[in-house]
Amino acid sequence: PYTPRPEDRFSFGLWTVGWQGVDVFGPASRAPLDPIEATYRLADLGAAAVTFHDDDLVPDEAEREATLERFGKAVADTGLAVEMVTTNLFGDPVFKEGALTANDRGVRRHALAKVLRNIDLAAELGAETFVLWGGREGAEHGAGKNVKAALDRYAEGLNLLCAYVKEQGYRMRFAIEPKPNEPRGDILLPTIGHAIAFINELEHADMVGVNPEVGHEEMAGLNFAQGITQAMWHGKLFHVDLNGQHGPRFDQDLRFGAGNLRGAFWTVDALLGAGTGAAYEGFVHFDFKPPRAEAEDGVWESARACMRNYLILRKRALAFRADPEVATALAAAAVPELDVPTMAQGESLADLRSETHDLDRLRLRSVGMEALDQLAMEHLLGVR
Ligand code: 3MF
Ligand code: MG
Ligand code: MG
Ligand code: MG
Repeated sequence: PYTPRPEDRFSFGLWTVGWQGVDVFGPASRAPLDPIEATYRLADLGAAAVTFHDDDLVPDEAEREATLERFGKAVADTGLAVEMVTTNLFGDPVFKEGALTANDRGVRRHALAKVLRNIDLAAELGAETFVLWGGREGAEHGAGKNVKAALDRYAEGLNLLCAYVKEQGYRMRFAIEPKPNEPRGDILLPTIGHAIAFINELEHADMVGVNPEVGHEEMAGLNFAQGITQAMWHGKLFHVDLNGQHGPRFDQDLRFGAGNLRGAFWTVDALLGAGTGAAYEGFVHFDFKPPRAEAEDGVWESARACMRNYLILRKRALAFRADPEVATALAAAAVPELDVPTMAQGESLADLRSETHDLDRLRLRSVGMEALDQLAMEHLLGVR
């Protein structure tokens, strides 16, 4: 029952399994992995799609044609989709002070050109989502970055990219990936909320949504399930990066389910539509890093486990929602009552203001949250 099927729509970034373990304190602990081999391997494990940064797939420009040909064959052989493409605007030191929001205008123009080129490749491969993670868009200092001007330039960049996609007639939407910090001390558009507010100022706001990542929100101490539910409420959850994180600390990129397990349970519940009544219909995309301590066997074990944990949690979340005792506990906690508008149709504020409430009863009322949450816990722990 926990074997991935194509209809589960699992997707992996080629940079995830391809991460060699380079970190701030040490060099690579694993040999390079050929992205095309990784594609075949992910298909064997049960993935339905892959995603990549331009530089993951084509690290060597001289080999571009040959690599794309081999990749095209891998995709055709395996039937995998290329559902999302993204541009690396953070690795090359040219982007050390920002890409689309660098103070240096030449860097901004180079960054835009790099994205445009990759959009053409994305369209050619049939990707319908283009992610933008601005890891270097930010600062460590105060006066060194004019935030207003940086947001103006960020918006200018997005406006140009949207106009280009429309002009080319590509079927493609953009998803901004928020992150609070790392590698920059303070990154622009640090959370889902900041990103959505920014998107609403764009010329083609309908073409731009978010790609939230579990670890990024949790690094800021935020609740991921609530964050993506709000994104869905705005119609902005275009894509998702699932992984694991242990609270506010460095970006861990654990396999999905590791770290905050309860958070993962509510994340799956939210994706299934518990919060908004409408399920997320996009690809279930994993953006994790096999721990640096693992050898190649651990790389594939962690990839397999991302999907397996998702399927286990999906089964648990569905069982929780289908449990008649849970329905009773939800009613006891007055959860369905929140769907009732606070004012009835045609009612006046005078009606509302003249009403009296038994405040002592309300102060002392039972809210039933612990009983409800314990049922969730027991479903999660597999004892119900
Ligand atoms: C960094 C990330 C990125 C983005 C990617 C866009 C390297 O914390 O999460 O992964 O996900 O650049 O998809
Ligand atoms: Mg990340
Ligand atoms: Mg992360
Ligand atoms: Mg990510």
